[in-house]
Amino acid sequence: MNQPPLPLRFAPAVREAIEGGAPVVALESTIITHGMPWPENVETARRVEAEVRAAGAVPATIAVLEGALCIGLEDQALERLGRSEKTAKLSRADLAACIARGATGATTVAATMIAARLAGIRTFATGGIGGVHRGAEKSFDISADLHELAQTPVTVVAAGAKAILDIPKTLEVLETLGVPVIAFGQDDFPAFWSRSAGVKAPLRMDSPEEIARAHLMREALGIPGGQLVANPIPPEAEIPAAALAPLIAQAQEEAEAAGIGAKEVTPFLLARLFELTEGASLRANIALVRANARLAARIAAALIRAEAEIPG
Ligand code: PSU
Ligand code: MN
Repeated sequence: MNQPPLPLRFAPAVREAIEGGAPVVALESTIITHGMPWPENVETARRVEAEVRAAGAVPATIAVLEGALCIGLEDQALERLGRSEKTAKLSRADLAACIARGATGATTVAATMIAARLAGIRTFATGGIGGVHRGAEKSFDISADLHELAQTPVTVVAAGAKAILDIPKTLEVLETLGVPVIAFGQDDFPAFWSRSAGVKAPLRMDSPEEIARAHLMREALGIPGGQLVANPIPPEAEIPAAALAPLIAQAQEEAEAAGIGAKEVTPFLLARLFELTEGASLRANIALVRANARLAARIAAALIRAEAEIPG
């Protein structure tokens, strides 16, 4: 049976790093096209790449451009994606059709994990993963990101799940799916803009080395899937959960009243919160993604060191 060739297109620096066994961190592009307004989205994407480099790893921002699954984006491509207002949002379900048609789209956490695995990248930094939406018992809105974490072997660093989600239900689903959820440096699970969601994370780890060893052990045991590392937002950038709660409730009600569903829910809520907090949610979002990029770079390096220490 003939299959089409893998449609991967590597940026030269990323290819060199992967072939040379240097640490690489995957970055998603939906956060650029659907998570932040222009021009902050492009500025942030560049800063996040710079954070990864400063921490000694190579950044690989992932997107589909005219049918090519790009592993690492040129600066101009990043700018074009960030300026365009109608880029498709690609999750697991959308990836193959977009590539087969030669179309363009931004990858979510789920689709970026798939691309990272194909490219041989094991560490990925983002802002917040998708999860179980509030009211999911009626809407059935559960992000494909959770299922991806259960089957694709990538360690994803996020600032927890966005507080617009139902965090206890998100943790329940992750447990059901067998996804290790690791709070970094604290006991509590973080809530994106706030350092604590008011619930404990199932696991706590305090060093990149510990996280790397757990990643490799999962692989050795033949357990599919990745890990979620929940890195709390830096204290100086935090927005207290109590200040956000009424604004989240308002955005939620507006989404329901406007009949927003499926892929539009997350971008709608993020954009409304940006307005309702007069930009404060965006400033916090930028700070936490940068922090996640730094931690992911340390984990990527720790993975390589941990492997080198394995005898045989
Ligand atoms: N985190 C952010 N901003 C975002 C997202 C995450 O700070 O825009 C995106 C990610 O790409 C994530 C997606 O995978 O939202 C989840 O969308 P959904 O709930 O439709 O699966
Ligand atoms: Mn959804």
